[in-house]
Amino acid sequence: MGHYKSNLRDLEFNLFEFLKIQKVLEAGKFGDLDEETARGILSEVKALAEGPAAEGFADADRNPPVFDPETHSVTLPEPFKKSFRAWWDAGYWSMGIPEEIGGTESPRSLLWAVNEMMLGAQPAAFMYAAGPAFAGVLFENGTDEQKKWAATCVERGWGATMVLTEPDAGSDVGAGRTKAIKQDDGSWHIEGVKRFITSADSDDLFENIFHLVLARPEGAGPGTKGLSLFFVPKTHFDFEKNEMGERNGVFVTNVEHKMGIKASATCEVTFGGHGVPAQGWLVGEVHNGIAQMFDVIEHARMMVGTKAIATLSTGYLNALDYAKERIQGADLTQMSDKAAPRVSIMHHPDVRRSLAMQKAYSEGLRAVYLYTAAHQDDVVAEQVSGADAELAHRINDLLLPVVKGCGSERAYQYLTDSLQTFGGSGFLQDYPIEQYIRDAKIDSLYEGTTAIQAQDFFFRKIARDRGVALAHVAGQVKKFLESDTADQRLKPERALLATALEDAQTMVATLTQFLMGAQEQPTELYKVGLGSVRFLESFGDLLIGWLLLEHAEIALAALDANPDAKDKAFYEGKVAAASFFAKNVLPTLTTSRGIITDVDLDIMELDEAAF
Ligand code: ST9
Ligand code: FAD
Repeated sequence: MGHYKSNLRDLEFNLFEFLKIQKVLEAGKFGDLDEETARGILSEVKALAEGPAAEGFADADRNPPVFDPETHSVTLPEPFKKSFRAWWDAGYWSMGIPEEIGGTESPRSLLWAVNEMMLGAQPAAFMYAAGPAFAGVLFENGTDEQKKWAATCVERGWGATMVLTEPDAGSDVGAGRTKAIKQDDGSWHIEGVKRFITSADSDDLFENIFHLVLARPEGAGPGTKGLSLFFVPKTHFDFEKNEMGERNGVFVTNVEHKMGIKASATCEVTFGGHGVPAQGWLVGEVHNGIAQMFDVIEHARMMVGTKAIATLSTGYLNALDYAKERIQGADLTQMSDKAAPRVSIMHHPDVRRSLAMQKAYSEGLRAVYLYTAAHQDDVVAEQVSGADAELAHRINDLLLPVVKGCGSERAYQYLTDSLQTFGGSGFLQDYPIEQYIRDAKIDSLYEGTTAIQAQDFFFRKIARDRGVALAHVAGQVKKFLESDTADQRLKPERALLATALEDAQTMVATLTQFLMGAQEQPTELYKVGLGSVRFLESFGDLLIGWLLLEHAEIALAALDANPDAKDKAFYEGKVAAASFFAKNVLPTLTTSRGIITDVDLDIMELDEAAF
């Protein structure tokens, strides 16, 4: 048994008992894909993720990629490459990319359930396999000719990168200085140094790599709107003759030494600095780079949040197994009897408290990302929340920073609880948790830090959207609260959810007031900045509390129908997690509401020297 423990039962519960995607499958929207096939895919992926795809996980951490500055190349550890190939050869990368370039249609919720398992087992391998998904973005945004290139990228199995960051342009992508110079033949020469580029070289995994690069055409304006998107292959390719050509002038010039996710090569990439021009082609022949790049970023933010959540889930399940086996101390009720039998640590209230929190966040965050994914398909969204296509798109936009921001912050926070469950052993490399924590820390940093997610959430996804998507989601929570058929056994938890909804709504109203107030007094905006991460996390907790209670209601009905012993335990666990979360987390929203309401500018006015 490898390090990775999946939670297939909970994935199936979400897909078939809560979201009920089988109804959409039966209607034929996704061709021949039916419930049985979907379940078959999930169990195959479970076997792959827990088996061959997870091998090499610790080895690649201890023996990370090696950079050769002479050849500008990266060597990856052999066991990791084997795991990558196990995943790649299974072909799941084809799910969700356009059919025209070799993709297979499937509901996004099923796709992300599949992805969760691989992201928990071997996240770096999943990232190296981004080529087909990035080719999908090239296909959607490219000219007719570039659409054919996209098909070739998939057919020949090329790797891909997203290239935004520079030493002085991280969160502030618009500060990028990499230049694009137009050539007479219509192509462009890219000049500059990019930093922190994932998978920019990958040993012999791929015949070629295509970089999707943001650069500023000479004479273009400042900021993100002056950036354009370029297709820059590592090695030239004659798309007419289907032949590899000369090496292009884009070279990896360093690989970073990192805290975690070491198998994933994080590269400095120099364009046009080695006597060979870095030739690129403008995507879609339009100067709309940041919007096009956001098509990539949206996939990547969903990926990062799901990766974090997947890691928390396997961290929790590893901790749970340990807690059932580790014998230490006597039951608390027998603490004064020194001869009392020793018990497993699972008996100790504090261990149970910690495990319950890990379970509630793992399952609650899974529910959040799958609910989000459900809004990435019009027909599934219509069924799940009654949203039409346009609204579904806005709801997905609203929820992405929650998946990414809350997923990554809570995963890191509660993985330390998973480690704590192991006592001192958790600190050792004998167990995977310390690596999980190091590997998961990146999730709150890349693809936009949590501060950036929180600003995106409030300014763009709520204020600029005029609260439309937010009102729909809040309406769904209300509908649940007001349902005539509500299970009375969850009455106290519903009351807690009702208060949490009111708290979250007050937080939005308060932040909106600050925003309006900024028209008169610009420093009012600092109050939004001071409260935005707290608000994002509170909203995430509200969603988790709500979805867990929706799940609990289904579970109670299933329990009434006398399920078998295994299902009985599963459903009882669903009810318990929902109730625990409602009682232990939802009340904290009232405190957050108070803190946001009373926020002042003291720390903004404080002299730097006083920090
Ligand atoms: C990185 C990569 O960190 C790390 C991991 C790599 C993994 C690679 C593998 C991934 C695999 C994925 C596979 C998935 C598989 C799935 C299969 C499916 C088929 N939404 O607010 P403004 C646009 S990479 C959409 O004025 P500023 C919009 O066009 C580095 N669009 O921003 C807007 O114009 P308008 C990641 C958005 O002040 C324009 O931007 N780096 C959104 O100019 C300007 O907007 C970062 O993420 C949005 N949410 O710039 C940078 N927001 O308003 C983080 C903006 O007219 N920094 N646009 O519509 C930010 O995000 C900043 O807020 C900023 C600010 C750069 C946007
Ligand atoms: P900074 O932007 O300097 O941020 C520093 C701190 O200031 C953070 O806490 C941040 O939240 C805060 N801050 C900054 N601006 C604001 C603001 N306006 N409001 C509030 N707080 C703010 N990039 C790519 O283009 N492609 C990749 O493939 C890629 N892969 C990566 C892989 C790894 C392992 C790493 C570490 C990074 C990767 N990145 C990649 C870059 C990554 O996206 C950036 O590191 C990230 O966007 C943050 O930028 P920064 O590191 O410059 O931090």
